[in-house]
Amino acid sequence: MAKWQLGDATVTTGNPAGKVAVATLPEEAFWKGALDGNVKGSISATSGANGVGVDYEVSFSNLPKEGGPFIYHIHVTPVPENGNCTATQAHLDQYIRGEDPACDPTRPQACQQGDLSGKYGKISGNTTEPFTAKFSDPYTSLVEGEGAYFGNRSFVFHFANKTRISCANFAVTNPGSNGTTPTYPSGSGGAKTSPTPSAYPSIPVTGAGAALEVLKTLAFAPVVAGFLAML
Ligand SMILES: [Cu+2]
Repeated sequence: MAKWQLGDATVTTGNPAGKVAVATLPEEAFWKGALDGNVKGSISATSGANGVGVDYEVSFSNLPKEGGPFIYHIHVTPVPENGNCTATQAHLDQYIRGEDPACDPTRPQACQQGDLSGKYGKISGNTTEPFTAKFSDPYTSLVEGEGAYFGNRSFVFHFANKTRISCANFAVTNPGSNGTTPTYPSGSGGAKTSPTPSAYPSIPVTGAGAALEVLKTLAFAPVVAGFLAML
């Protein structure tokens, strides 16, 4: 199959504000060689500013002592129930660019979309842990149904020689659904939250000292509420 068959990757747009996809490596490694426990870490991704591209935050620790630099990619299919990382198939590569030649980070649009470490940096074997990175990738998508969408896919963490160490599925949190932090209108005069009495911790009253603490707390509470209202 010809390389770069479908040209450079295009920039994704319309990524839903507040949509988040997170994939966290499991307790057990897929690779059965000698490890002092599995690599720990996750990839967290959210829609880019104005819906353009996707912003990533990655963190990895407990890296193997040998076999770096380590690489990680978005793979096409999810990890099955049995945890088999081989079943995730190849990298997200909507444009059928293929593996060779290696991704040139100065031309990320010409890399496989899923080749995150190729585009934004491999993980050196002697890196200070945790290894963390933040980057914006214009070529992946959080718009369900698009080829560049990865919310229903997985990522694989590899040794430098591409051996698969561990893998995890992305799980998507849509804006406003359970589990997200509710957002409030910004700017002054908006519907700011004001703590209600029920929001204060209840204090067990066990004696005179405790009763005094309750009084102090009650006296202090309106001050806190007033302060919060000014934020
Ligand atoms: Cu991979």
